[in-house]
Amino acid sequence: MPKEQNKKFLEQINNIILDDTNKTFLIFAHQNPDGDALGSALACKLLLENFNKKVQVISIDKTPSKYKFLQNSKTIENLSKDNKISADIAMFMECSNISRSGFDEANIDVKTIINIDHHKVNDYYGYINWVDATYAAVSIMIYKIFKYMNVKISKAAAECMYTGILTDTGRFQYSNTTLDVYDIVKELVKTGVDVNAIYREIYGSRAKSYISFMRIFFNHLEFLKDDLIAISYIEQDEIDLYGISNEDSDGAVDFLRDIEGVELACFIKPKSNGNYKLSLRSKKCVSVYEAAKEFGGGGHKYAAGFEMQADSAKEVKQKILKVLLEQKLWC
Ligand SMILES: [Mn+2]
Repeated sequence: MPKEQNKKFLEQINNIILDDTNKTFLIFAHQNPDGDALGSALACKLLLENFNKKVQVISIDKTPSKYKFLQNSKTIENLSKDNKISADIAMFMECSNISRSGFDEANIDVKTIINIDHHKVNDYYGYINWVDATYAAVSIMIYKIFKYMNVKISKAAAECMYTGILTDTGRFQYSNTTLDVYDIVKELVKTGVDVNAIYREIYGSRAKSYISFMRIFFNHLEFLKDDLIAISYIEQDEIDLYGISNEDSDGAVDFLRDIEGVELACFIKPKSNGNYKLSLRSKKCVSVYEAAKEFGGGGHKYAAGFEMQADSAKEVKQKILKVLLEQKLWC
């Protein structure tokens, strides 16, 4: 996206924040929030508080324990779907549509919606729709607002944005890790961010239930098409038996992608709504986005996902394999 267009969005967001009649803000993360959704929401809260706004960060799901080190994570309000929420402004962090936040549009009473996302597929449901897939993380977009509005970045805000960038770039390893990312991270770390402590919080504190998950994950792991495809899954009864959390299976599909020679990775797990969630990853040649789109999902070229109805994860696996085995896996 051309830089001038980003300037237009920054100008509009700036004006809304500086408008004294906008006193109360809601910030929504998406369901099953990750480091970027939480980091961007909490950094945005700190930004708005500089302008004496009353800010509520709202999440339908509990904060995963690995992100509880973020100083203001305790202020996140876990509300249920039926809660009626009102404020002057609502901001949505990487939600492709309002229901991605887990909340019902009918229950949210605001004057204006600001939609900030870095995923390709987005319903443009806001008054401002700053959607730009060239950004590695929504946390970078929040950083841009800090810079545009000339707000000093505190260590607490820097930790939030650093967390979003760290996790969404796969610890600075994905192809979205541009020079610009390093420039921003340098500025954030300069505020005193303890990168080793954050690393230990996010990646260095595995739960026992995670180990139970990995046992099952390896048990179900299968390689196909000359080992170019790796696929695994978990069933609901296994989750119940070992007390496996959503958090435990986060990153499972990335683990499959990272196996030598694997070009296409797929992981399947049950969701609380009774559907199955399929996560797809690829390395160089395949666009998993195209496959996910066919099933009504979304994402990026190398990372995408969608939901499917079935009686078991095993059944989903058989269905998706028919599609995956048709893919051209080399280039
Ligand atoms: Mn993100």
